[in-house]
Amino acid sequence: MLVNGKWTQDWQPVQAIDAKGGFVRQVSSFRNWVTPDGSAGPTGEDGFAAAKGRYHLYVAYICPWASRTLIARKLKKLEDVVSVSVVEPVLSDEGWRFGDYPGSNRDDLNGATYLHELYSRAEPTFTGRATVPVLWDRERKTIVNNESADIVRMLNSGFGALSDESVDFYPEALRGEIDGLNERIYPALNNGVYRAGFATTQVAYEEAYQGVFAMLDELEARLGDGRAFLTGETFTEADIRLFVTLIRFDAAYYGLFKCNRRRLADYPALSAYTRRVLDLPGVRGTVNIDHIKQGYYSIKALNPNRIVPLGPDLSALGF
Ligand SMILES: N[C@@H](CCC(=O)N[C@@H](CS)C(=O)NCC(=O)O)C(=O)O
Repeated sequence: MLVNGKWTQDWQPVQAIDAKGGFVRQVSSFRNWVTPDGSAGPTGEDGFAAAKGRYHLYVAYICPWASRTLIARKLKKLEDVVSVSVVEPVLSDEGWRFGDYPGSNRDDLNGATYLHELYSRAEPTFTGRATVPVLWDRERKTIVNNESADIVRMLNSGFGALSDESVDFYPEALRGEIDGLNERIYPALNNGVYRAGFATTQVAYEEAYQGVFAMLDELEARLGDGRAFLTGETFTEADIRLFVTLIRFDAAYYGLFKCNRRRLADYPALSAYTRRVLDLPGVRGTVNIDHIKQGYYSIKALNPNRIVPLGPDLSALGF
Protein backbone atom coordinates (compact mmCIF):
# COMPACT_ATOMS: atom_id res chain seq x y z
CA MET A 1 0.00 0.00 0.00
CA LEU A 2 0.97 3.66 -0.20
CA VAL A 3 2.06 5.47 2.94
CA ASN A 4 2.42 9.21 2.49
CA GLY A 5 2.65 8.77 -1.26
CA LYS A 6 5.44 6.12 -1.06
CA TRP A 7 4.99 2.44 -1.84
CA THR A 8 5.59 0.15 1.15
CA GLN A 9 6.34 -3.51 0.60
CA ASP A 10 4.07 -5.00 3.24
CA TRP A 11 1.26 -5.62 0.76
CA GLN A 12 -1.34 -8.02 2.14
CA PRO A 13 -4.51 -9.05 0.35
CA VAL A 14 -6.30 -9.16 3.68
CA GLN A 15 -6.95 -5.47 4.08
CA ALA A 16 -7.97 -5.22 7.74
CA ILE A 17 -9.73 -7.42 10.23
CA ASP A 18 -12.33 -6.75 12.87
CA ALA A 19 -12.35 -8.11 16.44
CA LYS A 20 -13.78 -11.47 15.29
CA GLY A 21 -11.23 -12.02 12.52
CA GLY A 22 -13.58 -10.75 9.82
CA PHE A 23 -12.38 -9.03 6.62
CA VAL A 24 -12.89 -5.24 6.45
CA ARG A 25 -12.74 -3.39 3.10
CA GLN A 26 -11.06 0.01 2.81
CA VAL A 27 -13.36 3.01 2.36
CA SER A 28 -12.86 4.81 -0.98
CA SER A 29 -11.20 8.19 -0.76
CA PHE A 30 -11.66 10.13 -4.03
CA ARG A 31 -15.32 11.03 -4.22
CA ASN A 32 -15.81 13.74 -6.87
CA TRP A 33 -18.50 13.45 -9.53
CA VAL A 34 -18.67 14.02 -13.26
CA THR A 35 -21.87 15.96 -13.97
CA PRO A 36 -23.29 17.33 -17.25
CA ASP A 37 -22.49 20.96 -16.29
CA GLY A 38 -19.53 20.45 -13.94
CA SER A 39 -21.46 21.33 -10.79
CA ALA A 40 -20.58 19.33 -7.67
CA GLY A 41 -22.21 15.93 -7.16
CA PRO A 42 -23.44 14.41 -3.91
CA THR A 43 -19.86 14.45 -2.53
CA GLY A 44 -16.59 16.20 -3.38
CA GLU A 45 -15.94 19.37 -5.36
CA ASP A 46 -17.16 20.86 -8.64
CA GLY A 47 -15.19 21.20 -11.87
CA PHE A 48 -15.65 17.80 -13.50
CA ALA A 49 -17.91 18.51 -16.46
CA ALA A 50 -18.83 15.70 -18.82
CA ALA A 51 -16.87 15.83 -22.07
CA LYS A 52 -15.92 13.36 -24.75
CA GLY A 53 -12.35 12.10 -24.31
CA ARG A 54 -11.71 13.82 -20.97
CA TYR A 55 -12.10 10.83 -18.64
CA HIS A 56 -10.39 7.45 -18.48
CA LEU A 57 -11.25 4.33 -16.51
CA TYR A 58 -8.59 2.08 -15.02
CA VAL A 59 -10.00 -1.38 -14.31
CA ALA A 60 -9.11 -5.01 -13.65
CA TYR A 61 -11.20 -7.77 -15.24
CA ILE A 62 -10.71 -9.84 -12.12
CA CYS A 63 -12.34 -7.18 -9.93
CA PRO A 64 -16.12 -7.28 -9.54
CA TRP A 65 -16.31 -3.62 -8.50
CA ALA A 66 -14.33 -2.48 -11.53
CA SER A 67 -16.44 -4.72 -13.75
CA ARG A 68 -19.55 -2.88 -12.60
CA THR A 69 -18.18 0.24 -14.26
CA LEU A 70 -17.26 -1.61 -17.46
CA ILE A 71 -20.83 -2.89 -17.80
CA ALA A 72 -22.32 0.55 -17.15
CA ARG A 73 -19.98 2.16 -19.71
CA LYS A 74 -20.92 -0.45 -22.30
CA LEU A 75 -24.69 -0.34 -21.82
CA LYS A 76 -24.75 3.48 -21.73
CA LYS A 77 -22.83 3.44 -25.06
CA LEU A 78 -19.99 5.51 -23.61
CA GLU A 79 -17.16 3.59 -25.25
CA ASP A 80 -16.15 6.53 -27.45
CA VAL A 81 -16.53 8.98 -24.60
CA VAL A 82 -14.70 7.28 -21.71
CA SER A 83 -11.54 5.31 -22.57
CA VAL A 84 -10.31 2.28 -20.59
CA SER A 85 -7.09 0.55 -19.54
CA VAL A 86 -7.04 -2.93 -18.03
CA VAL A 87 -4.34 -3.95 -15.54
CA GLU A 88 -2.77 -7.41 -15.48
CA PRO A 89 -4.74 -10.02 -13.56
CA VAL A 90 -2.01 -11.08 -11.16
CA LEU A 91 -1.30 -8.67 -8.33
CA SER A 92 2.42 -7.91 -8.23
CA ASP A 93 4.43 -7.07 -5.13
CA GLU A 94 3.55 -3.46 -5.91
CA GLY A 95 -0.14 -4.08 -6.49
CA TRP A 96 -1.87 -3.73 -9.86
CA ARG A 97 0.54 -3.54 -12.80
CA PHE A 98 0.15 -2.50 -16.43
CA GLY A 99 1.66 -4.89 -18.93
CA ASP A 100 1.34 -7.29 -21.80
CA TYR A 101 -0.67 -10.14 -20.30
CA PRO A 102 -3.32 -11.03 -22.94
CA GLY A 103 -6.32 -8.77 -22.46
CA SER A 104 -4.33 -6.17 -20.48
CA ASN A 105 -2.92 -2.83 -21.60
CA ARG A 106 0.09 -0.65 -20.97
CA ASP A 107 -0.77 2.73 -19.48
CA ASP A 108 -0.50 4.83 -22.63
CA LEU A 109 -2.16 7.77 -20.93
CA ASN A 110 0.11 8.31 -17.93
CA GLY A 111 2.97 5.94 -18.67
CA ALA A 112 2.68 4.32 -15.25
CA THR A 113 3.93 0.80 -14.55
CA TYR A 114 1.88 0.40 -11.37
CA LEU A 115 -1.54 1.74 -10.50
CA HIS A 116 -0.22 3.16 -7.24
CA GLU A 117 1.76 5.72 -9.26
CA LEU A 118 -1.52 7.31 -10.30
CA TYR A 119 -2.67 7.58 -6.72
CA SER A 120 0.51 9.36 -5.63
CA ARG A 121 0.36 11.57 -8.72
CA ALA A 122 -3.20 12.57 -7.81
CA GLU A 123 -2.37 13.05 -4.16
CA PRO A 124 1.36 13.11 -3.32
CA THR A 125 0.73 12.25 0.34
CA PHE A 126 -1.89 9.54 -0.28
CA THR A 127 -2.00 6.77 2.32
CA GLY A 128 -4.03 3.67 1.51
CA ARG A 129 -4.43 0.90 -0.98
CA ALA A 130 -4.33 1.60 -4.70
CA THR A 131 -7.60 -0.01 -5.77
CA VAL A 132 -9.44 -0.34 -9.06
CA PRO A 133 -11.63 1.08 -10.46
CA VAL A 134 -10.16 4.56 -10.88
CA LEU A 135 -11.85 7.27 -12.92
CA TRP A 136 -9.07 9.59 -14.12
CA ASP A 137 -9.42 13.16 -15.42
CA ARG A 138 -7.01 13.97 -18.28
CA GLU A 139 -7.62 17.70 -17.90
CA ARG A 140 -6.94 18.15 -14.19
CA LYS A 141 -4.58 15.14 -14.12
CA THR A 142 -6.19 13.66 -11.08
CA ILE A 143 -8.48 10.92 -9.82
CA VAL A 144 -12.11 11.95 -9.98
CA ASN A 145 -13.44 9.00 -8.04
CA ASN A 146 -12.36 5.49 -6.99
CA GLU A 147 -15.66 4.16 -5.72
CA SER A 148 -17.44 1.92 -8.20
CA ALA A 149 -20.92 2.58 -6.79
CA ASP A 150 -20.42 6.30 -7.49
CA ILE A 151 -18.84 5.71 -10.89
CA VAL A 152 -21.78 3.54 -12.01
CA ARG A 153 -24.17 6.35 -11.03
CA MET A 154 -22.16 8.99 -12.88
CA LEU A 155 -21.92 6.86 -16.00
CA ASN A 156 -25.69 6.47 -15.73
CA SER A 157 -26.59 10.14 -15.47
CA GLY A 158 -23.48 12.35 -15.39
CA PHE A 159 -22.78 12.27 -19.11
CA GLY A 160 -26.19 13.47 -20.30
CA ALA A 161 -26.62 13.46 -24.05
CA LEU A 162 -23.11 12.03 -24.60
CA SER A 163 -24.57 8.74 -23.37
CA ASP A 164 -27.61 6.72 -24.37
CA GLU A 165 -30.29 8.49 -22.36
CA SER A 166 -32.88 5.83 -23.12
CA VAL A 167 -30.99 3.54 -20.74
CA ASP A 168 -31.46 4.29 -17.04
CA PHE A 169 -30.08 1.94 -14.37
CA TYR A 170 -31.54 4.00 -11.54
CA PRO A 171 -35.05 5.08 -12.56
CA GLU A 172 -36.83 7.36 -10.12
CA ALA A 173 -39.72 4.98 -9.54
CA LEU A 174 -37.44 2.06 -8.62
CA ARG A 175 -34.88 3.88 -6.47
CA GLY A 176 -36.28 2.75 -3.14
CA GLU A 177 -36.34 -0.87 -4.24
CA ILE A 178 -32.87 -0.68 -5.82
CA ASP A 179 -31.35 0.93 -2.72
CA GLY A 180 -32.99 -1.70 -0.52
CA LEU A 181 -31.60 -4.53 -2.66
CA ASN A 182 -28.11 -2.98 -2.76
CA GLU A 183 -28.04 -2.51 0.99
CA ARG A 184 -28.81 -6.17 1.58
CA ILE A 185 -26.97 -7.86 -1.31
CA TYR A 186 -23.66 -6.04 -0.80
CA PRO A 187 -22.86 -7.14 2.78
CA ALA A 188 -24.34 -10.62 2.50
CA LEU A 189 -23.17 -11.60 -0.98
CA ASN A 190 -20.94 -9.19 -2.94
CA ASN A 191 -18.67 -8.58 0.01
CA GLY A 192 -19.86 -11.70 1.86
CA VAL A 193 -17.84 -13.99 -0.40
CA TYR A 194 -14.71 -11.95 0.40
CA ARG A 195 -15.50 -12.09 4.11
CA ALA A 196 -15.74 -15.88 3.80
CA GLY A 197 -12.56 -16.15 1.73
CA PHE A 198 -10.41 -13.80 3.80
CA ALA A 199 -11.75 -14.76 7.23
CA THR A 200 -8.98 -15.52 9.68
CA THR A 201 -11.18 -17.36 12.18
CA GLN A 202 -13.61 -20.25 11.76
CA VAL A 203 -16.44 -18.25 13.29
CA ALA A 204 -15.99 -15.31 10.90
CA TYR A 205 -15.86 -17.69 7.93
CA GLU A 206 -18.99 -19.57 8.96
CA GLU A 207 -20.95 -16.40 9.58
CA ALA A 208 -20.04 -15.06 6.14
CA TYR A 209 -20.73 -18.41 4.45
CA GLN A 210 -24.22 -18.64 6.00
CA GLY A 211 -24.98 -15.11 4.84
CA VAL A 212 -23.83 -15.85 1.27
CA PHE A 213 -26.08 -18.87 0.89
CA ALA A 214 -29.07 -17.35 2.70
CA MET A 215 -28.92 -14.51 0.16
CA LEU A 216 -28.46 -16.82 -2.84
CA ASP A 217 -31.46 -18.89 -1.67
CA GLU A 218 -33.53 -15.75 -1.28
CA LEU A 219 -32.56 -14.44 -4.72
CA GLU A 220 -33.25 -17.83 -6.32
CA ALA A 221 -36.79 -17.67 -4.93
CA ARG A 222 -37.23 -14.06 -6.04
CA LEU A 223 -36.13 -14.77 -9.62
CA GLY A 224 -38.06 -18.03 -9.63
CA ASP A 225 -41.35 -16.16 -10.16
CA GLY A 226 -40.44 -15.60 -13.79
CA ARG A 227 -39.24 -11.99 -13.62
CA ALA A 228 -36.35 -11.13 -15.94
CA PHE A 229 -34.40 -8.94 -13.52
CA LEU A 230 -34.31 -8.18 -9.80
CA THR A 231 -36.97 -5.49 -9.84
CA GLY A 232 -39.05 -6.94 -12.68
CA GLU A 233 -38.57 -6.25 -16.38
CA THR A 234 -36.16 -3.31 -16.07
CA PHE A 235 -32.41 -3.97 -15.91
CA THR A 236 -31.08 -1.77 -13.10
CA GLU A 237 -27.94 -1.00 -11.17
CA ALA A 238 -28.94 -3.70 -8.67
CA ASP A 239 -28.58 -6.24 -11.51
CA ILE A 240 -25.13 -4.94 -12.44
CA ARG A 241 -24.03 -5.38 -8.85
CA LEU A 242 -25.48 -8.88 -8.49
CA PHE A 243 -24.24 -10.13 -11.86
CA VAL A 244 -20.57 -9.35 -11.23
CA THR A 245 -20.60 -11.60 -8.18
CA LEU A 246 -22.59 -14.42 -9.79
CA ILE A 247 -20.34 -14.63 -12.83
CA ARG A 248 -17.30 -15.15 -10.54
CA PHE A 249 -19.00 -17.60 -8.23
CA ASP A 250 -18.16 -21.00 -9.70
CA ALA A 251 -14.87 -19.86 -11.22
CA ALA A 252 -13.43 -18.40 -8.02
CA TYR A 253 -15.58 -18.07 -4.93
CA TYR A 254 -16.77 -21.68 -4.76
CA GLY A 255 -13.21 -22.99 -4.63
CA LEU A 256 -10.82 -20.31 -3.43
CA PHE A 257 -13.18 -18.55 -1.03
CA LYS A 258 -14.68 -21.85 0.27
CA CYS A 259 -18.26 -20.82 -0.59
CA ASN A 260 -19.03 -24.40 -1.46
CA ARG A 261 -22.48 -25.36 -0.24
CA ARG A 262 -23.76 -25.06 -3.81
CA ARG A 263 -22.48 -23.82 -7.15
CA LEU A 264 -24.24 -21.15 -9.16
CA ALA A 265 -24.93 -23.94 -11.65
CA ASP A 266 -27.04 -25.65 -8.97
CA TYR A 267 -29.44 -22.68 -8.83
CA PRO A 268 -31.65 -22.85 -11.94
CA ALA A 269 -33.19 -19.38 -11.72
CA LEU A 270 -29.91 -17.65 -10.83
CA SER A 271 -28.11 -19.50 -13.64
CA ALA A 272 -30.75 -18.48 -16.19
CA TYR A 273 -30.57 -14.91 -14.89
CA THR A 274 -26.77 -14.86 -15.25
CA ARG A 275 -27.05 -16.04 -18.86
CA ARG A 276 -29.74 -13.39 -19.51
CA VAL A 277 -27.44 -10.61 -18.29
CA LEU A 278 -24.46 -12.08 -20.20
CA ASP A 279 -26.57 -11.94 -23.35
CA LEU A 280 -27.30 -8.21 -23.06
CA PRO A 281 -25.39 -6.57 -25.92
CA GLY A 282 -21.77 -6.04 -24.93
CA VAL A 283 -21.88 -7.53 -21.43
CA ARG A 284 -20.06 -10.75 -22.35
CA GLY A 285 -17.12 -8.65 -23.53
CA THR A 286 -16.70 -7.24 -20.02
CA VAL A 287 -16.12 -10.74 -18.60
CA ASN A 288 -12.70 -12.36 -18.89
CA ILE A 289 -12.76 -15.76 -17.15
CA ASP A 290 -9.02 -16.26 -17.65
CA HIS A 291 -8.24 -13.01 -15.81
CA ILE A 292 -10.73 -13.92 -13.09
CA LYS A 293 -9.16 -17.32 -12.46
CA GLN A 294 -5.55 -16.18 -12.80
CA GLY A 295 -6.22 -13.21 -10.57
CA TYR A 296 -8.05 -14.82 -7.71
CA TYR A 297 -5.90 -17.93 -7.61
CA SER A 298 -2.75 -15.79 -7.50
CA ILE A 299 -3.66 -14.47 -4.06
CA LYS A 300 -0.68 -15.86 -2.18
CA ALA A 301 -2.23 -15.75 1.27
CA LEU A 302 -4.98 -18.11 0.12
CA ASN A 303 -3.11 -20.17 -2.47
CA PRO A 304 0.65 -20.09 -1.78
CA ASN A 305 1.66 -22.24 -4.75
CA ARG A 306 -0.59 -20.26 -7.07
CA ILE A 307 -1.91 -23.32 -8.87
CA VAL A 308 -4.88 -22.36 -11.02
CA PRO A 309 -7.58 -25.03 -11.25
CA LEU A 310 -8.46 -26.27 -14.72
CA GLY A 311 -12.17 -26.47 -13.95
CA PRO A 312 -14.96 -25.88 -13.50
CA ASP A 313 -16.79 -26.45 -16.77
CA LEU A 314 -18.46 -23.11 -17.55
CA SER A 315 -19.78 -24.13 -20.96
CA ALA A 316 -23.38 -23.70 -19.76
CA LEU A 317 -22.56 -19.98 -19.58
CA GLY A 318 -20.91 -20.09 -22.98
CA PHE A 319 -17.28 -19.95 -21.76
N1 LIG B 1 -14.84 0.44 -2.80
C1 LIG B 1 -14.14 0.05 -3.91
C2 LIG B 1 -13.50 -1.29 -3.70
C3 LIG B 1 -12.57 -1.62 -4.80
C4 LIG B 1 -11.63 -2.79 -4.45
O1 LIG B 1 -11.62 -3.28 -3.32
N2 LIG B 1 -10.85 -3.22 -5.46
C5 LIG B 1 -9.89 -4.29 -5.24
C6 LIG B 1 -9.95 -5.32 -6.35
S1 LIG B 1 -11.44 -6.23 -6.40
C7 LIG B 1 -8.48 -3.74 -5.31
O2 LIG B 1 -8.15 -2.97 -6.18
N3 LIG B 1 -7.60 -4.17 -4.40
C8 LIG B 1 -6.21 -3.82 -4.41
C9 LIG B 1 -5.66 -3.73 -3.01
O3 LIG B 1 -6.43 -3.93 -2.07
O4 LIG B 1 -4.48 -3.42 -2.89
C10 LIG B 1 -15.10 0.05 -5.08
O5 LIG B 1 -16.17 -0.58 -5.02
O6 LIG B 1 -14.80 0.70 -6.06
